[in-house]
Amino acid sequence: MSATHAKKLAKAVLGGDRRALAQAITLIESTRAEDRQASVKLLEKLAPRAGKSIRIGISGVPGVGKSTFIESLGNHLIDAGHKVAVLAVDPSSAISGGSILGDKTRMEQLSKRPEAFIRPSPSGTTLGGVTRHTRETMLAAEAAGFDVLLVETVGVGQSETAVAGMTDMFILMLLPGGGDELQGIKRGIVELADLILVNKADGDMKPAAGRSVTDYRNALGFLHPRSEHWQVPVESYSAVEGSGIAEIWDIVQRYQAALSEAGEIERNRAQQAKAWMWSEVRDELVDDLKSDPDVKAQVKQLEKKVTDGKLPATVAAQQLIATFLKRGD
Ligand SMILES: Nc1nc2c(ncn2[C@@H]2O[C@H](COP(=O)(O)OP(=O)(O)O)[C@@H](O)[C@H]2O)c(=O)[nH]1
Ligand SMILES: [Mg+2]
Repeated sequence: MSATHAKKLAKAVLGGDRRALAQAITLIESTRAEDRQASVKLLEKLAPRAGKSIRIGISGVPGVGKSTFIESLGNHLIDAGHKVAVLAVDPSSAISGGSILGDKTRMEQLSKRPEAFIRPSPSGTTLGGVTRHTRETMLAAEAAGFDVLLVETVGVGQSETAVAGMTDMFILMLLPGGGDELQGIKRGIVELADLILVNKADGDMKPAAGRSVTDYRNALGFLHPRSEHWQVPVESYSAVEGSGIAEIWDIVQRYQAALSEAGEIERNRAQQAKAWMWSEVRDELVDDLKSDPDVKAQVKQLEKKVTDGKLPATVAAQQLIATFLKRGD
């Protein structure tokens, strides 16, 4: 895509055109070098109009009810006049072929509403690739006027940390019963949470959900709080029944108010932006290095030496960097 085209596209996105937003995201996700340049141009145009949303990460093991929850929260918010974008960070979609497609059946109503925008993870990318694109996609969605961003991520470990690093609030969904180990939820992930929902508090599982709430409330007392201005609530919930969604949104708003007042949302975003800049520098440099012809000529051989244990990784890395830096000499 050319720079002129990118400019036109930016204008359409700023006008709130959803098809233009979808196109913009396709451009953002493109790995072609010329598209990358156009996408930088596009982001430059969009950035001044971004940032005016609340960014919420939603995590939990597959099947806990994230998509069901997003369906009811999204509809509730749209009824209240918001515009809601749902993005997925799912590195496993590279294998499964995009889980949010299946999720769309759980977000049936939401996906049909013009005030909603649902975007799956690009498949065939690593976690790094997904998160890189997700940050940019968030920016584009904000510029298009979406004021609530919901980022769904699977509970597999690293992706929560990545999502917590690009959102204002992190909601962790858990199943009733089972201890942390059973759910594959590490203590570090519980520590990231700003709100814990024990989902599926209905039918037979209701009593177990109540016990889990007590357990987690107790456990939280021993964890390091993420913010001194916020005590992490633990609530039971039933995404299927969907009642009480207004109360959940209330908690989100109280969180936003408490942290905004303390200047913490802004501080967090500033930190996140700085970290993003450096991760962008790393990614770009590595991409550049990998496409260097002299580096390319050496890579296979060096990789083999490293995998065979004949050369320490550090030494090989230094050689590649030295080759890269000598280009044009
Ligand atoms: N009983 C019950 N089932 C639920 C609830 N929320 C989701 N489910 C079911 O759990 C399954 C997985 O839900 P889904 O939203 O796709 O989970 P995700 O993988 O976390 O996105 C679906 O069959 C849902 O209908 C709930 O609150 N109660
Ligand atoms: Mg889902």
